Amino acid sequence: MMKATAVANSNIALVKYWGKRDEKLILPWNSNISVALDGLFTKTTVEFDRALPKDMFILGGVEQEGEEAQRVLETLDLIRQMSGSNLKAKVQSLNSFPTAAGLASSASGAAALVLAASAAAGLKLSKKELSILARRNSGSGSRSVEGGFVEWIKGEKADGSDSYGKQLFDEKHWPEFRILTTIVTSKAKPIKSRAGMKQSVATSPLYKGWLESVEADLQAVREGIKKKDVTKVGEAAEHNALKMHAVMMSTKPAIIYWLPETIAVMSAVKGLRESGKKCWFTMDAGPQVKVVCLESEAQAIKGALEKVPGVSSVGTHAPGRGAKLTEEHVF
Ligand code: 2P0
Repeated sequence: MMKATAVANSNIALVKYWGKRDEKLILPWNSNISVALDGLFTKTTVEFDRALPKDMFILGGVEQEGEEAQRVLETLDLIRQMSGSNLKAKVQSLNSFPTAAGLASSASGAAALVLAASAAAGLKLSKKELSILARRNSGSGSRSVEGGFVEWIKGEKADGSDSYGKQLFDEKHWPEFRILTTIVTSKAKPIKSRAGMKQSVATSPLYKGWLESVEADLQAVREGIKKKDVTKVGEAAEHNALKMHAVMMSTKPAIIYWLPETIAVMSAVKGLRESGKKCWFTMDAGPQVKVVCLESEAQAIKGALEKVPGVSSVGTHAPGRGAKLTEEHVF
C-alpha cells in the first residue's frame, strides 16, 4: 500500500518553546510541556505514486507553494531516504479549525504528515522516531505524536537523536482538565514564530533569564499534572506565558502579539479568578488567549468570556489522544 491517512491533534504548551539552539535540525534551548487538544486536528493523506512528476501539497483544497510546500517536501525527502524510495507524493490535508482563526496548525500538521507519509512508504516507526521526524518539520509537532500531556525533552546531542516528545501522562490520566480557546475578531499582523524566536535569541536581554528560570516552571507543571492540581499547573503556565511574552516584547525589533482584546480577555480571566473560579490564561505567537480550567467550571467560564467585547467564539477542549492512522482518506 502506497497510500495512508493520519489524524493528529494540535497541542498547547503549558511551558513554552521559544528559541532554537540548532536552526537546521530544530533543536530547542529549553524543554517544554504541552497538552493535546481534543477536537483541534489535522487529517492528512499521503500517496506515493509512480505517475507523479513532482510532490504536491494541498491544504484545505488549495495547492500550496513556496515555504509551506517546501517544508512538506523536505519531510518527504527524509522519509524517502529512510525507505530507499524515490517516488513523488501527493499530500492533502484538512484542518478541523479555520487556519485564519489563529490557532496553531503547524503541530498537528507535522504529526499527521509524518505518520501518514511513513505508513504510506511502508515504514513502521516508533513514537520516538515519528516525534523526531515531526520535530524536523515544526518544533511543536514533536509534541503532537503522543496524546495527553507531553514533554519535548530538549536533549543534549548535536544530532538531535535525544530531542523528542515524550508522554508524561496519557489523555485518560486527567480527563477533567480543560483548555478554552477564545477567538478574537481583530486580525493581527504577526511575525511568524520561526523568525520571531530567532530574533529573540539574538537580541532579547531577557533570554538568559528565560532559560535560567524555565526548570522551575517545568517542575511545577510536571508535578501539578501528576497530582492533578489545576492551581499549580495554571499558575505556572500563566507565569511562563507572560515570561515568554516579556522576551518577545524585549526583542529588537519588538514582537508584540497582543491586541486590546487579548488584554481584555486576560483581565476577564483574572476577574473570574478573584471571584473564586479556578482559571489561568496562556497565549502563544498570536492574539488569542487560551484558558486552563477544569470541566466542572468550564461552562461558566466560557459563558463569561463570550461576553467580553471582541471575543467571537470560545472553544472547549479536553486532553486529546495521540496521532492515529485511519482508513478514511482525504482523497
Ligand atoms: C509553543 N510556539 O511552545 C510555542 C509558544 C509559539 C509560542 O511552538 O520553527 O511553529 O516550526 O519549530 O513549532 C510555535 O513554533 O516553530 C511554537 P518551528 P513552531 O507552542
